[in-house]
Amino acid sequence: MAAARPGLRAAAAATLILSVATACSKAPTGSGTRPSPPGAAPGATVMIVSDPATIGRFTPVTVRVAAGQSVEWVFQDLNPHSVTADDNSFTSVQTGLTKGQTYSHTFAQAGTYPYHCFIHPQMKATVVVE
Ligand SMILES: [Cu+2]
Repeated sequence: MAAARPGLRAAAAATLILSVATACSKAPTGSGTRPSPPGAAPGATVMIVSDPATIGRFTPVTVRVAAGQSVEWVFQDLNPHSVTADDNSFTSVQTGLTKGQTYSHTFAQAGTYPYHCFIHPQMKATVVVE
C-alpha cells in the first residue's frame, strides 16, 4: 500500500521579485543653470562639439521630447557657444558657455523650437516637443 501522494505543486510561482528598475534618480551632470523643476524628466541631451566647418555644432541636430520634459545641452567645445531660441523664448547666457558646462530648459508646450548659437548664427538645430 503505497501512499500515492500527488505531492505539493511547487508554488515557486509565488516568488515574484519586484525588480523593475524604475530608477528615476539620474542626477544631471554638472551644476550649472538648471531651471528644470524637480521631477522634470530629462528628455534628451544635446552635445555642443567643435566643428572645423561651423566652429561649433549641435549634435544631434534634432531632438524630440515630450511636453514637460527638459533638454540638457552639454558644452564640450573650448570655444564659447550659446543655446538661443530663434524666437528668444529661451537662451543660455549669450556670452557663451564652454567645455564642462551645461544648460537645460524644460519645454512645457508642444511645438517646434528652432534655435541657434548667439555667437555663431550658422550653428542651427531644433527641438521638437510632442
Ligand atoms: Cu557658437
